[in-house]
Amino acid sequence: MGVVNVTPDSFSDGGQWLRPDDAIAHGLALAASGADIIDVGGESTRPGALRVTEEEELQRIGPVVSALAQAGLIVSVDTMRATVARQALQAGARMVNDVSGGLADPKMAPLVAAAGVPYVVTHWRGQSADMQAKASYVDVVAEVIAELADRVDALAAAGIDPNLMIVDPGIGFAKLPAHNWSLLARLRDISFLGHPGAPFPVLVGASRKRFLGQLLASGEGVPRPFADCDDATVALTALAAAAGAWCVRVHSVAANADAVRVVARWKQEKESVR
Ligand code: PMM
Repeated sequence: MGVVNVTPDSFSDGGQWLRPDDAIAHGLALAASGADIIDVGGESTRPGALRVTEEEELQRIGPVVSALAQAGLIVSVDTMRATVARQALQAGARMVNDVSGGLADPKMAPLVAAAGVPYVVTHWRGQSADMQAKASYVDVVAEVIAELADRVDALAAAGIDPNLMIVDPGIGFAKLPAHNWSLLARLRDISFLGHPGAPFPVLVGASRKRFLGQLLASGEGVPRPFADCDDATVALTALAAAAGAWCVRVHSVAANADAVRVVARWKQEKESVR
């Protein structure tokens, strides 16, 4: 999944794709680099970000979703608002990526249920402005699994087919770096959400996030800039794919797509010698 943030203030690429023509060209380029899905968002969710109005969000993403869908790409809309999701689906989007897991807008679950499209359910504890104050866990993996399982149950009760749900541990959403690493190391457990049945597909959104810059900080403790965290993102992509992740959401696609292909071949070999 390649990211097109049509925002002035996203974490690593804010302002780069704010003009519709630039965003559309970027989406097409990401698809040409190997992205199977293009995720278009018009509201930054970086820690501390303030919300944009619904009108602004719609204005940002409308032409981009339409153009990319018309070009034949599978477009996902990254939004917490049911109205925005509805208009994006009408414009040709085929999937809803809601970082609030349906908590931000009570109208989201009925909309997605009626639309019958794949829905990304992300672990989330509150809006970006103060989410890091909620990064408090005794056992982060157990708590994220329990909270995600609750969301999945509530969303299923609201009519969304569980077979269309994709779960996401919400890397960086009310999480400190140590929390992110614990979750990434337990992706397989997260896919089962504590049930013995079939696993859910898992999406991982770790690309260029702050915890990578902190891991790769200089000797003086200066975090590595976002744009220089793409190699670390590729390493995480390979590990996530090897752990069975269904999708990785990344800003720079080509090397991540290569990593996914390497892991697929690696897994094929492992299967054949069993
Ligand atoms: N992260 C961001 C935005 N959307 N969607 C999902 N499903 N998972 C994520 O982790 C996620 C997301 C924020 O990242 P960005 O501002 O760097 O794009």
